[in-house]
Amino acid sequence: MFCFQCQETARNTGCTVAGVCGKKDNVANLQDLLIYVVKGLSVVRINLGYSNDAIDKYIVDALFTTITNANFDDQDIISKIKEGLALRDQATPTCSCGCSVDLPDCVTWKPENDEEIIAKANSLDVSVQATENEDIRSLRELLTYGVKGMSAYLHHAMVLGYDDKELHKFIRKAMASTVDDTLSGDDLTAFVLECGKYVVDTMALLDKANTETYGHPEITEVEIGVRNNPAILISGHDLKDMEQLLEQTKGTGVDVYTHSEMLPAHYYPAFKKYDHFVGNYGGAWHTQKSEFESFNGPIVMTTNCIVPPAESYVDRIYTTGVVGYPGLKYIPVDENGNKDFSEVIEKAKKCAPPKQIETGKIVGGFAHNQVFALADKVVEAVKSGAVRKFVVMAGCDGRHNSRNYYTEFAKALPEDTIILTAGCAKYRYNKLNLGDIGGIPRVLDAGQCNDCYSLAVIALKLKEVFELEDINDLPIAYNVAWYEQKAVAVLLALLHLGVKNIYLGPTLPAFLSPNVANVLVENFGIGAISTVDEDIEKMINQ
Ligand code: SF4
Ligand code: SF3
Repeated sequence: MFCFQCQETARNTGCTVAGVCGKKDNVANLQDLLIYVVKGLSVVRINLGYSNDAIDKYIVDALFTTITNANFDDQDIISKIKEGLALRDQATPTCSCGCSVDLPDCVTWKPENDEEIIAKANSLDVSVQATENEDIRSLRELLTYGVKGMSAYLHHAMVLGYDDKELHKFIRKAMASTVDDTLSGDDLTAFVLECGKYVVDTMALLDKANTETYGHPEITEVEIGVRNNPAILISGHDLKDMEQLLEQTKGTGVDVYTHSEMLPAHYYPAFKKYDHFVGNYGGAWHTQKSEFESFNGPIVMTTNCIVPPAESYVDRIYTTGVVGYPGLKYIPVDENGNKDFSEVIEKAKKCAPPKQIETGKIVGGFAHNQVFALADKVVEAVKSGAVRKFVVMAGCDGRHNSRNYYTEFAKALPEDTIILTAGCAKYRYNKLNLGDIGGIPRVLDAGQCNDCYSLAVIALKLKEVFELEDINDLPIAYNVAWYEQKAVAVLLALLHLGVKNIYLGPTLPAFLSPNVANVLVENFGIGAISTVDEDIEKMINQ
């Protein structure tokens, strides 16, 4: 195996024996093959002009499946590979004139059995390392990871019935470009930057899907203690699963709590009507082992990030959607988009109530609509100098102790600054009680990582209000924490919006070759974080 798609990759170069995330060698290779199948399907659809919704849906699903901490199940991935090959072969015309000879191996390769699938997965053909030139490899992977993140967001929008053909078209074009040896580094760089535009469009679509379906997020205090009832914990990003679980648990005596990236569900008006929707339990994804143990009740993982489960709760953790882990129970979706959580509810009734691990409340719900409602107050605070700077600290959290930097950075920020956040990065500082500035909390949480879109909308609105030419003239600094591929997509979105001088940490991506990293540094001023003191000086005081 060779995988370097996330921030925790071994030695910041690549996981080669097993994933730091727990992904085994065979699963990593099968995921590479699944991506290879996606490339083949993309080439078929572009070169041969076939149009097929099932293929579009499949491509988005497969890309999301390979995101970090989503699917660890080799059998599930083999099934998806076979499904993709069947779709590819239906779409590929058979012709006796030999016109398919120029098609790449990802289109023409045909396995006879599972052994051949596994052998192909283990071969160099499908590996990241198949591309020898390190800059081309770097650009191909940067594009692939951006498209993976974009697909995750598109998947969520599609689940809610929102879709856009143009987004699928770009995904196909981008994936096909990664097997086109005629493309230069400049060509691929153009694709990477174009990806940012489509990520913005995808996040806008998802924002529309979420807000039209569940209302606009509003300021909300979320309980972090527990009640004395049996309960279900729901994690991940899928709001439709949230809705169905809340509906099905109504009147059962079973409470529902959110974990990690599901916290922002509390901010949506549609979910406030459930009085058994109690609060949020625990922190970001990487603290799940101890928290799932002490929660006592069943856990539903709707998307990433799942980590290999501990024995203490292996019999009460359920997966659904693209999530997979060998041996865990899976909740399927029916043809109408419905899921039956009755088994989880029955399981909850037999479990003890959650053990309290903290008390208090956290405040969030500062997506664009809510911030616009406070616009006068915010603009006045900036004009009067009460707010000197905003710092976007959105993104992901992770296991490494080096991420304490973000807690220390938040604590060290001068009191006339406000943190704008989204994604699970917030757990490094959202319980610090950093106070408020004239009633505006110093940590404004817009929601999940996809709600970085809200932060961009807010920035563009401020640019308009202050009549500025350039988004970079706003008093906003960017100190973004990344971990998985959705954060890569968000980064490309910010670049597309013209944001410069983004600080990225805790380390720069291993998949950026020195030359590709230079392009980002020279054209966009992207930089690595250093020490808290130095960074406060650079980002706030200069
Ligand atoms: Fe390693 Fe990250 Fe890939 Fe897991 S997802 S194998 S930790 S690089
Ligand atoms: Fe977190 Fe996995 Fe990225 Fe959605 S839950 S932000 S890491």
